[in-house]
Amino acid sequence: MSNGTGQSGGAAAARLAADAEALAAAARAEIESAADLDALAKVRARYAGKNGALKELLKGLSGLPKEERPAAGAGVNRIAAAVQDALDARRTALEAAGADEPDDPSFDPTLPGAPLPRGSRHPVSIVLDEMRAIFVRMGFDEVTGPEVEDAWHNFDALNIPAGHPARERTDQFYVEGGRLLRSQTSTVQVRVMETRKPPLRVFAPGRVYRPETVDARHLYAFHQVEGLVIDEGISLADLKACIRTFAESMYGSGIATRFRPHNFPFTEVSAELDVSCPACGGTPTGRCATCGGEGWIELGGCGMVHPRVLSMCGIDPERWTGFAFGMGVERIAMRRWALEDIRALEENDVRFLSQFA
Ligand code: 2U9
Repeated sequence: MSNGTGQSGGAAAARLAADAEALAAAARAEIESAADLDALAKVRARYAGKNGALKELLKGLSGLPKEERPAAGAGVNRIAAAVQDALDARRTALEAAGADEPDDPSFDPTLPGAPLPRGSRHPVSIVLDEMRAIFVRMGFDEVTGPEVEDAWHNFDALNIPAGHPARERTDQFYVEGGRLLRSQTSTVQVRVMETRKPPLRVFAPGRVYRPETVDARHLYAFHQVEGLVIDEGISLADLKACIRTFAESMYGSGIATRFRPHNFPFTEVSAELDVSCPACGGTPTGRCATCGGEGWIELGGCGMVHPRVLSMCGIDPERWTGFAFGMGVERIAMRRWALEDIRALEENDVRFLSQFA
């Protein structure tokens, strides 16, 4: 019977309320004493689970007079919510204390793990490492230097004076203070000459920057390997022997080298440097994808270090002579794998890169 207050008035309803209170007290005690998440999961199942004690209690509502059910039901629900809150709070506390997740019976620690995809070296790194190994074997020291340079190391010391077209604002990536992203790794050899005494035999691998319009054959950032040898009595014959040894190590002893006269500000004499096509052996039949039917491919440039460069870097050109060379790493990689578009080397598309595993 309703007492008109909205609270359960009948004896059955009062008993239900008392049972609910007792249940909540018991649940709270067990929740508080659950030592880990496993134990808490069991308490949760016993009280708040699908067939738990609270659900059981709700079934008792059907035995109440109809008008008492809503109020009694609300009371049981309130207690169920309080138990739920206590369960959640304990879970948070146990998790914060670093308790383990309850064991997942579907987890089998003896099964082999899912295979991780295996990475591969970048083709530019592969070529760079091969070049490194060859030059180290030939007695060269590897040297590195900053990518942001001053005009002295990038131009003046290399006999590229103020007003030279290579110094135009549109031909370089200038930054604040007249500094720039280096356009060649020769800056590193200049630094070596300034700080070390000859004899010198160094190679400088690294990234260089030039404002090129990017297309299938040009990037605005690419890699070079440059070399520098300075000693007493160094001649053009030493340069040619060095380049031949390098080319034979890189492409095999059947390779031929060719030097075409050229002009660089920092070398005198200067030459562009070709090797016979490693794909068609220099005797192209029809169209060779690697050399385009030329029989030769360009590897880089070289020359005898300009005496003015030596003296600007504090080395006496009367006593010392030297040679230098430069090669583009991406170009070498393109020929190695007959790549048609240099941009593939900087897009980092794993479908391309995974082929080099
Ligand atoms: C010093 C003096 C001279 C380095 C040289 C070249 C010729 C050359 C190009 C090859 C392809 C650049 O990557 S590329 O575009 N390089 O042709 N480089 S001689 O001469 C030096 C270096 C340092 C002190």
